[in-house]
Amino acid sequence: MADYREMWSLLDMDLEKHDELCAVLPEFYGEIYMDQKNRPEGMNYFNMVVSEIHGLRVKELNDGKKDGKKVVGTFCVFVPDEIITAAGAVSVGLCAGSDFWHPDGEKIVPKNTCPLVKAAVGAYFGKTCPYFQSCNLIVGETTCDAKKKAWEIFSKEIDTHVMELPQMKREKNERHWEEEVALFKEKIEEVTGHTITEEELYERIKLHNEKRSVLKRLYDFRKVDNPPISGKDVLLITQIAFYDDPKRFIEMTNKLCDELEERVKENSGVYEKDAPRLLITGTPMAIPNWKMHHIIETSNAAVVAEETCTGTKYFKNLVSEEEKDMEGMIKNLASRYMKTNCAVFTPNKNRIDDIINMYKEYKADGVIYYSLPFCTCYAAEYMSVKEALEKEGIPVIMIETGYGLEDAGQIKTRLEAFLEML
Ligand code: BJ8
Repeated sequence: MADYREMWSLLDMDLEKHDELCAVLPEFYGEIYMDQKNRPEGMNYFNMVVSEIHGLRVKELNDGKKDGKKVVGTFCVFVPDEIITAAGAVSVGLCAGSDFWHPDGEKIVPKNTCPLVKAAVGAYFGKTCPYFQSCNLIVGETTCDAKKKAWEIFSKEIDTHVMELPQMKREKNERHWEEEVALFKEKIEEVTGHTITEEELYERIKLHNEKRSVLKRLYDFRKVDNPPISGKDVLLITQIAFYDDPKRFIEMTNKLCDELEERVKENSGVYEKDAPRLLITGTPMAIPNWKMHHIIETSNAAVVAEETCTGTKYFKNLVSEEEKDMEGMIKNLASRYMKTNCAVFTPNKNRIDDIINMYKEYKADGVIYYSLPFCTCYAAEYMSVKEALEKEGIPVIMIETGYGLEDAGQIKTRLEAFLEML
């Protein structure tokens, strides 16, 4: 990797602490990713992105800032990227997936806060993440309690906009969300100093739909009997989608998909024959949280899909391209995003339908209900999901685990017992 110390220092980062992070990541990634058998060539681009994770892309963001481009950090798939990019700003997903950031996070939020929020707070206040340090604005949402309180903490240090996400999906809640999307557009225009035109927004709606479509193309390859790509690799690609340049991401993912198409024709897969196929549902897995996938795929099983925000929730449903006027487009954006079935909603029956449909579509043999500790909404929703899956005769197991590897052996044992039952 090139030397980015000057850039990091200009970003006011804690260089010494950041060096510790940079020292462990390559080995960690190498162990988890580089030993996989028969990996597609197209993964080389994504390997490069990871090796440059705090370098090249951060440099691009900061070069853009010199030309007046703003950087907007987000934490939830409810925040419409289309509006950010239509104003000429760059959107970066800031959820953090390593316990490296927990000690700094625990200085500010209670120890028993969900690992994702604790890591994000630690990454920002410990000054060890160049993405946080590059942001002009961060955007929060009223989803879970941990996040809501985190925005108050962030807002003391950085311009923070909070979108008020309703907790139900009635007609009046839909209208309210439309207003929130319109307010968000105003905020982005204020921060960028740019009034978004109808043409700009329409172009970006098409671009982000294209990004969703390429991800759908990628995930569809996992439905075949002998998947040509591992779940671990697809998870990585989806995590990268949150901060890579959208046009380049579309191009490189399409290129990989062309290769996967050939592999399917040649029946060239990555798993052992008859490896049990698992669907994961639950809380998001922010980069570099690859723990669950790694445990599963080193236990001779395959992860064939994720009903999570770092899975299908990120790209499911396109924004309608029918309307080209501002009001119509805002309505269409709001309506697409409101279709996301997050556990913060009540009731949330559509999520259960999604899980059952995906189980069938991806020809899964069992479901892993994954939850980060202290995530009450996802943990509590397990009861209704379990009941519904059992009615359908779908085997399910809940695994609640954080970012640390101390419980990996125990999880493997439980998983192996589950796999034997399938
Ligand atoms: S749409 S899942 S990205 S809110 S894991 S911080 S819920 S305590 S991340 Fe999420 Fe948006 Fe919903 Fe998706 Fe809270 Fe739970 Fe932590 Fe979570």
